[in-house]
Amino acid sequence: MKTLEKTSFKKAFIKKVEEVSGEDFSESTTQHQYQALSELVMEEITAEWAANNSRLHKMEEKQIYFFSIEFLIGRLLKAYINNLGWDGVVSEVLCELGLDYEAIQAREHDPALGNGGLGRLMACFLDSTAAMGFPGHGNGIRYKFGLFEQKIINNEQVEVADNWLKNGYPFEIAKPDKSVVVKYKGNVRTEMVNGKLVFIHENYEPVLAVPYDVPVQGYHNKTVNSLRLWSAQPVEDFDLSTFNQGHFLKAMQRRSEAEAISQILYPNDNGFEGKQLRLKQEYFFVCAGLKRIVRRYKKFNHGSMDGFSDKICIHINDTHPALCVPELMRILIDEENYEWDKAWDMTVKSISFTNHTVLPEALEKWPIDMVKELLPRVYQIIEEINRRFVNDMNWYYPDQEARNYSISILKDGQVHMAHLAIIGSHSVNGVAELHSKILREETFKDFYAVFPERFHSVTNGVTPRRFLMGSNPHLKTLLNETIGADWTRPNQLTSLEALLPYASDTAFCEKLGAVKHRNKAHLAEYIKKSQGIELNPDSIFDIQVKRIHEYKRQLLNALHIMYLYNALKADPNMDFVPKTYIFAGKAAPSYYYAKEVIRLINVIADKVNNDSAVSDRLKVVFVPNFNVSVAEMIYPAAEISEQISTAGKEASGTGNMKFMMNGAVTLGTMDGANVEIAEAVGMDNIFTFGLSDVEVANYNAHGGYRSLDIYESGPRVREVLEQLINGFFGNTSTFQSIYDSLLIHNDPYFVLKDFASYADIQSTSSSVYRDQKRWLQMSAVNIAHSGMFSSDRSIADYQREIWKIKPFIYEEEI
Ligand code: 26W
Repeated sequence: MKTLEKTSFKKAFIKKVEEVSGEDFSESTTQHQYQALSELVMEEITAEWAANNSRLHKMEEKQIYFFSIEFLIGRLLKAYINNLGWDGVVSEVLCELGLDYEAIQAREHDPALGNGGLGRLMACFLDSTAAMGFPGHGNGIRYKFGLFEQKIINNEQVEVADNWLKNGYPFEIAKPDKSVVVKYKGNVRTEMVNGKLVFIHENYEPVLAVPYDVPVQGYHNKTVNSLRLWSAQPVEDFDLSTFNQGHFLKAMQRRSEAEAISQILYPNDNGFEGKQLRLKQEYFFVCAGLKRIVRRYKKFNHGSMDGFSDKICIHINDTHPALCVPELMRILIDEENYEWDKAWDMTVKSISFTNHTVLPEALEKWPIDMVKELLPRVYQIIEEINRRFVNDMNWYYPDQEARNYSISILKDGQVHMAHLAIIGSHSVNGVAELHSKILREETFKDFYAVFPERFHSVTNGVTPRRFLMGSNPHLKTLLNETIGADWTRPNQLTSLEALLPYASDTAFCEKLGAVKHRNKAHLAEYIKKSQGIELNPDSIFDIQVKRIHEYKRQLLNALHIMYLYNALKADPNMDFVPKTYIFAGKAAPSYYYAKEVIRLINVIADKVNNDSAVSDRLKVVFVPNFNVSVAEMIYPAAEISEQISTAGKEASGTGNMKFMMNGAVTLGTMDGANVEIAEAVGMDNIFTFGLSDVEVANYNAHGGYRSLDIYESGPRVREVLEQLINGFFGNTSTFQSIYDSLLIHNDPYFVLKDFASYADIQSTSSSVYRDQKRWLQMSAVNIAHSGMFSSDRSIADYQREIWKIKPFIYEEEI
């Protein structure tokens, strides 16, 4: 990698700004400066990209392809600059020119091509794969509109369309010459050709898939991988024959039907909605992605698909790309003339599958009639996969009729996508130890009985390059000064353990405290500017940011704030460590209950912040429009990381890891990766509370628990619950549906059941905070043990356990 020379960079930058603006440099706007910097970065990266692509074409190494319906990549300009090792020179030059680097970065529209955890995990994995210098690529959809922008108006969530491409996107390259046709609907005709039955898909509706490639630059190395996002277009720009017959509207309708496929990201996470357009999206990127991969492989292998599964891994991110299974079979059988058994063997060997949720309402099941109509040939193949599978099972386990039925792909008139994914791949994994255990013992227990060797566990991770080095530069500097820079190398984050001896070093802890204070002040400044709310950076910053969902229990946090408020009002002299509660997160637009929780938090914030009797000690903020950029500002400022899901429901969580890396202490249930965080830091350095997953399951096995018992048990909780409906927030602000869910519908997420234990641990955490020395020690221990939560470690686990490729060994490349 070339090092960037300051004077020549300065010259090139000024020249580029003048080129993009057509004006003298002194007249340029931040937008021009952003465009110019982006172009210079792309010029540098694309040169290496070409070299990487030719390396890839030689197929010397096994290639990984991540198929995912979401890639939540975040802003890329700064990430590219840091990965290229340009950060020092760029900041210096911009500073000398009197320009504001942060303002330039902020011109980039944060691409919101994902909902939350699942999409962000893919972005971290792409970053780690490139950092570790091996070929791994993303394959997804180039949505014209990403996840909605969230505004809070009159305390409620209002959704605004996210037109992220309106000013163009400098980090993609359109490759229209690599477009492919995706076929929907029509019918399948069979014919005998040379004694062989062939299947002909006819009368279909074609849609053009146009690829746009985004480079994925490795960290201080020469690797540049690709994220390929597909955009849908009509095959002919205009349906001329229809048009010429005078059917203008019909021609236009065909056009918009094609474009609709990549028009918008579905804003639901963890809730399945059986819409035909969604199924079209799923087949769209699966079909287009596999076509190009197959074409590339055959070109390398002299026109043959033999050996495909030795060179290519297709990794499917949850079940949304599960159609990879029948589609790869279709290609191998209909187009490449393989026999069924050989094709099946190649398919299963190529594909591996990660599950990301155990919530039953999120499991994808498509009506058979819909799949049959939309994808007639693919459906035939699914039917044949299922027929053979059920036959095999009945042969091997003749006395297990019920189980054999329970695991079939086709039942109750539906295609069970998770079953298709497990049957069609050689590996299925959960994303944290506890989650993988629940998959084996509950969700997929009948599959585990049949295919125990297929089950794996790979704990999620997050990229320290974005979520520590990039977003918390002062902490990075402090760590480097204290223990050196080994930890910044790819897959070396466990070197942070060298920090452990400093956890009891007063001088270090004071510096750590100063960094945290500075980050808190920075966040406070942003909130003051954007929301007009004044925060006290000396108060505890207690933060819960993530999608709003009942199982994540933002409600538990909100009810507890009401409880604290009541206590402070009742006893103004109460011994209380000042606290700032910060929330952020989006609710699915159709999820009424989650939107009510957002409204409740905002109503509480209004009440508390405007009550001068408490507002110097208690503050509540809901930061609107949580996205990757807002997240990057929030994590470094956090002291308490709220991870309070009902035990057994959160597959892993990855926000918990980002908080920990930035020195926040987790306050959470023993759920998802919290369990492993607790193991890593020890019980003295985490605040845990609440029912265990087993206790929750036991209650549920007996129809839940009786929530009225809690209501009846004490006046404090009762008061809070009554305030939801008694006009406490003003006569028009009542929360009947929340009240009913807790008391009438028996509190399915155990909010009240865990309330007392949550209130206790909140109070314990405040007591510990009074002892700043102890607190900072906990913070340091958390940072020191965050190494195993790097996505570099996750990728190394996948390499070893699942893709079976040479494990990564770090070698200096700079
Ligand atoms: C069909 C609708 C739908 C959409 C998205 C169903 C399910 C999803 C995702 C699988 C939900 C998701 O994002 N799961 C999260 O994945 C993260 C990465 O593994 C985990 O850290 C989170 O715990 C999990 O909720």
